[in-house]
Amino acid sequence: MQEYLERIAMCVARGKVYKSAPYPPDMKDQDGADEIAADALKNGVQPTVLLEGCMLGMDKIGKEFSENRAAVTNLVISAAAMNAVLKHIKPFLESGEVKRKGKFVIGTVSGDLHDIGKNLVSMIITGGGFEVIDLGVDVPTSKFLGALAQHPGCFVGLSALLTITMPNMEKSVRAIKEAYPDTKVLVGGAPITRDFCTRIGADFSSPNPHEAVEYLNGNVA
Ligand code: B1M
Repeated sequence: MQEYLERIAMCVARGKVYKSAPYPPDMKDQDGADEIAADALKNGVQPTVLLEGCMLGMDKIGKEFSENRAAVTNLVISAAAMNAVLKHIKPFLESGEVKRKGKFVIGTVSGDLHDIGKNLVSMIITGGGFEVIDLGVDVPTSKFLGALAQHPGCFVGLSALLTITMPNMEKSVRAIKEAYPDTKVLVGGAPITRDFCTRIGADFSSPNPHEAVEYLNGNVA
């Protein structure tokens, strides 16, 4: 059991997706996250163990990224390895057999079509054990409010990459806080600062997704 957990964590942290993947070179011809997850489930390992392995792996690469010891490309490839595991445990997640820590609704704000960072954040938060409801890009306030009505008690994340869409982020955050004052709202994206976050009434902002997971973990009901 422990062995599978450690192997999954290592594949996710190093970005070893499947056996024939050439990256990372020192793990050439070794099983990747895909094969190890399949083998683990065949041998009766609980899906939660695999999910825990993903979390440990994403935690490691997330920390390295926040300390500038890993690049965005490392995050992307780690997320690919994590997705290879999630593909195997998806049926268990959907059946409710595996408990998630909470729900996280995310979207890029109205007028903004950038989604690379948002998708990365979504993957890392999924790897952190949360169910992510991704509303996509160019999300109007009404869609955020609709998602909140559908998923009571969820966390909400808004992403913006353009200075001209920052006012739309503010409008959405204020509307969310007015309708659902207890909702924890996270904001992010290259132009978003802690100061802006506070000014618009959001709860948390961070330039890297790893800190967002830490914030969510610290605020689970
Ligand atoms: Co655009 N673009 N773009 N663009 N684009 C920028 C953002 C820009 C800085 C480029 C520049 O001029 N140097 C500039 C914005 C300037 C400004 O407003 N100050 C810009 C512009 C002007 C535009 C257009 C207006 C260009 C035009 O048409 N004239 C246009 C706008 C379209 C629109 O949105 N309405 C436009 C279009 C595009 C493309 C479609 C071509 C493409 C987007 C493709 C896509 O996303 N599917 C694109 C791209 C790729 C970029 C750059 C090159 C890269 C953005 C990116 O994906 N970065 C960007 C310049 C740059 O950053 N070098 C640029 C990688 C990504 C991993 O980082 O999104 O910051 P990022 O996410 C990070 C963190 O910010 C954080 O976590 C991630 C990982 O660290 N994070 C969160 C993000 N969201 C978070 C949420 C959280 C927490 C953390 O909690 C909820």
